[in-house]
Amino acid sequence: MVAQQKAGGTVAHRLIEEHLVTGHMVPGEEIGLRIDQTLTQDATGTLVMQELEALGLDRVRTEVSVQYVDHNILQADERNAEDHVFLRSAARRFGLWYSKPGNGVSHPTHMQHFGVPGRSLAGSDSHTCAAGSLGMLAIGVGGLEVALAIAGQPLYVRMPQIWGIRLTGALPDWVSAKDVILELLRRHGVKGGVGRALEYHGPGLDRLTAMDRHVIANMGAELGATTSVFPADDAVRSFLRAEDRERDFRELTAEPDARYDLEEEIDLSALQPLIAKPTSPGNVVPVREVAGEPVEQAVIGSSANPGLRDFMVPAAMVRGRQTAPGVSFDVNPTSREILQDLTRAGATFHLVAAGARLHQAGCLGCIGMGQAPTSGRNSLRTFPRNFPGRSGTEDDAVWLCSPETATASALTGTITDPRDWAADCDVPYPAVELPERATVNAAMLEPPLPPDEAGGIQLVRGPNISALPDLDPLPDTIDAPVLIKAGDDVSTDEISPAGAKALPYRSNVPKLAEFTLTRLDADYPHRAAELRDHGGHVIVAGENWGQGSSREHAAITLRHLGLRAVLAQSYARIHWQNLANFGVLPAEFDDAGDRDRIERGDRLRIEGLHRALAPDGPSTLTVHNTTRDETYGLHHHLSPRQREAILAGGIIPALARSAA
Ligand code: MIC
Repeated sequence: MVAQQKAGGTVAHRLIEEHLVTGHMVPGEEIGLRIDQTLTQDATGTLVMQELEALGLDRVRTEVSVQYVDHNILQADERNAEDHVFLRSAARRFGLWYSKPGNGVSHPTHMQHFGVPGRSLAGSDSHTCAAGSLGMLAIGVGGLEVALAIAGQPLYVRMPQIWGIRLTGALPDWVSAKDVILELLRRHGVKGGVGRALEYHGPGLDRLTAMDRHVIANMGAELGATTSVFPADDAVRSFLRAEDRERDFRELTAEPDARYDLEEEIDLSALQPLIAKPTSPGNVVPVREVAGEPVEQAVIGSSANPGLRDFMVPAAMVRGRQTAPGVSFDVNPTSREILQDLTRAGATFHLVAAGARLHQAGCLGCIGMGQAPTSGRNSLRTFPRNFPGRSGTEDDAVWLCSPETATASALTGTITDPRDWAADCDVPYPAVELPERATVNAAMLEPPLPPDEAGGIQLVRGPNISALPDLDPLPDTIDAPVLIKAGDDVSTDEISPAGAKALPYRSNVPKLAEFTLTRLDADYPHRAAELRDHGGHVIVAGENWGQGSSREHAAITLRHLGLRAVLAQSYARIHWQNLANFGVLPAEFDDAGDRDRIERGDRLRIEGLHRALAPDGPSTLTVHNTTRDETYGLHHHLSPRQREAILAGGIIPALARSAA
């Protein structure tokens, strides 16, 4: 990777410039961005809708805001269904579009119906960045920030470094878009994109369709990147034409003398099938290195491999064959439109005939809402994440790979490089022609109600929907024990688990809190609750604390259980912001070694918080370990806006305070 100076003129710069409302485009500085579109999904949206209520919003201020129902669509009891009803009533009340359950995963569905090159999009889902595939400025953030964007407020992020990724060559047969992003994860790991926006350019783009680009942009989230951006070129025009929306096309490319902050090159012709081993998207190796391992489940689909070709290629591979005995081959279609197109092309028949288990269009197994695998047995998935337990099975063994690798492995029953399967079976790489026109069908999208009708709508709140927690201001001194001492790269899936048991409580904070951090310490919720009214507690962590999802539940449930500060070596972008939004201080060690000197149960005393968080405060703090009589230095890099929020107990009390 080569560092350059005076970056500018890139697609990302142009998008940011067009949407900049506050701050300077200097990497690391907080900037405020005008947001044109928002997306919320059900698992994060129930809180967003309550936040809109708390903000006193009458009607959305964006060009387009869409509430999707895609995550919690298994209805094992009344809870998820009641959330759907609540969300629909809120969409009608506040003027959002409502995408019914079964219509599809937010990211590809948004791309199909609403994505417009040059527009900005904020979404309460970390994979919102997938819309960068259309030349959008698309950023995944916590729900409260989306609520504020819906209310017409700027979205605040730190200006990323623009990381130019030049693609050359063309993908060989049996290697596809997923292998491109896995290659970046192989090179840079799960922290490699932190503080950066990835911008893809170069001649290698020519043969990547908009949906291939979606696959690559989507998992920029796994690198920790702020966003991923592609130019809006002919591939985007063809995509919009197929969606009957060519009128929305606007060409957006980098200027001829564009300069990136950082540069890297990937020769697509040199790539091979790759796979991420359990339990991190960063554990990437060539498929051939692990070939022969037994496989019990293979799942294709999800927002991380949503394109029609991602199902058509597997359908061609399994045509006239049977998946191996003992293997469950699951198909997780991503949108109703894709399911229609697949069915029109006859591909659904070949998949089902070969033994595929066809699920409804939605996220489902991607977050353990069904399709949980057997303990310790290998499950290959085209999904974006394989953090421990995320599949719904505590000691799972989930691998991430391309549809080609997943399908070849489903056919053989062992992890198989699709090139080797093709050579053994003498199968040519299936040539998939995308239809000129998709079977566009917007009937499961309910448009916003006109303002005069919307005003009279009441929110329909089921008994499982709890009120937002009351948040008290930050005291000047924290004197509290360390309840958790964690290592590096702890994901929000470990902080606030997904899975079919926990997810139905996404709109019930006290109940969801009972699952908090139980993967690290089964007794944590109980121990924390006991201390909640006695000064709370502190968490100590390593690097990249809170990687992964945008779920603000990971911050709110911690706060509900009395957490006042996290002391870590570094943070993942969205979770760091979520902690501040809900009044938890995210501090960093001056000396990384100090983390090792602290043990679980030690009592820490941090004084002078009000001064350190004042707008012109010093940004440094000292923590006294009263159990060991040691002192460590801490710092934070919170903006004045975030400091004010933490002092008030969170953004909502801070807004209430300034309104008063
Ligand atoms: C994920 O992929 O982790 C999720 C589930 O889509 C989350 C959102 C959530 O937790 O509801 C995300 O990526 O933000």
